[in-house]
Amino acid sequence: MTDTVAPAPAHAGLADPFPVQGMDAVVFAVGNAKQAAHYYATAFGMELVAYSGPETGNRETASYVLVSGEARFVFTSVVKASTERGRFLAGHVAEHGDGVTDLAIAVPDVHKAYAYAVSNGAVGLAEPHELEDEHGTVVLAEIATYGQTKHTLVDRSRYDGAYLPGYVPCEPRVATGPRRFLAVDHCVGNVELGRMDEWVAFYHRVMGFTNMKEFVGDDIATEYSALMSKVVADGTRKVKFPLNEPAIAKRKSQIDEYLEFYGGPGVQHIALATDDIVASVRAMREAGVEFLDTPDSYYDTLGEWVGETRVPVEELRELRILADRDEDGYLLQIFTKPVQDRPTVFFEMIERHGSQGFGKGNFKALFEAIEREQSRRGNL
Ligand code: TYF
Ligand code: FE
Repeated sequence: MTDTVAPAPAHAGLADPFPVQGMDAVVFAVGNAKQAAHYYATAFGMELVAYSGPETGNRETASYVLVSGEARFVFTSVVKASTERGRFLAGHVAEHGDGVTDLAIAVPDVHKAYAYAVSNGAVGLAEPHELEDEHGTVVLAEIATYGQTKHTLVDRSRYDGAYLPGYVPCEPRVATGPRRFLAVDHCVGNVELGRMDEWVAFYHRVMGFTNMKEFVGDDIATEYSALMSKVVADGTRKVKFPLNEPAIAKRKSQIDEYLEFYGGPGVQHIALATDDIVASVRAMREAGVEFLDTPDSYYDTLGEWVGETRVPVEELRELRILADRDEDGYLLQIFTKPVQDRPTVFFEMIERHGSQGFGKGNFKALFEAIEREQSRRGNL
């Protein structure tokens, strides 16, 4: 782990050329959105708020919108594969399995953001357009990013409906229990070997994002992690996108495993911010969510270097929660196993106390835990 000097952005000293307000939504294409919605309600404590499907006049797809605090997830699946949307989604699920199609970003001015991105080389997938119903107007545009993933740019400041025109509000169908997270903390992408710096440059150029200092370089990659990682974020650090690529090592990288089973680059994990990771993890474990295990030896020495944390080490040990400290404070984090049959997308729960890092003190323990799972799957 080395500190890096963030390259001066092209707009240094000028106003942010691509202001963002935060994540608008994480959109998943899945094989069965009805059942996915049930899992995220019961296991992740999310609240179902909107729906679009045959009953609302949508003959092609079914979409369920769930929220937890500021975080919004949308799960979409095919209803009729012989329609245009249906064909695209069916192909996406066949190729990638359940996965993220869209990291939608809230921006104050979609026209300006889209024009800036496209004039800096982004591939436009949908020009700025308005959707309207009795609740107001939403402005949307879409640009492509790694693999088949896209960024929809969203301005819903003149809209007070449940999600988007075409969706109806709905009553939660199952009890969700206590809230388990408050917001999306960061969204991580896996890209091909040797392409990480191109994607870092893409976010610099197209969105004016800059590097955060934490990264995994060659030093760690060859030692144990078999991956390289850099983090880009908007000026306010509300939207944070780490990017991983496999490193050449003796064994198959966890990133290679992802790329092989996802069928190319895509979203690897979504980190969810909580203010009570102990309650979150207890409730999620009780509902059947599987987390990575951490050896007891990790907890035997944890107290010596991490110092005082809100949660006693013995409780961290019981729940297999990791802790890390840097000059700004500390964080508590834990990672789920992949949440579908393919060894692809997983989640992180994170409770921050000052630290704005990503848990670099845990990379060794974490990557070893991931590799144990990889080995159990016969992919190491
Ligand atoms: O987002 C991060 O950077 C941390 C650490 O395959 C991490 O959560 C990095 C790579 C990876 C799993 C976790
Ligand atoms: Fe993370």
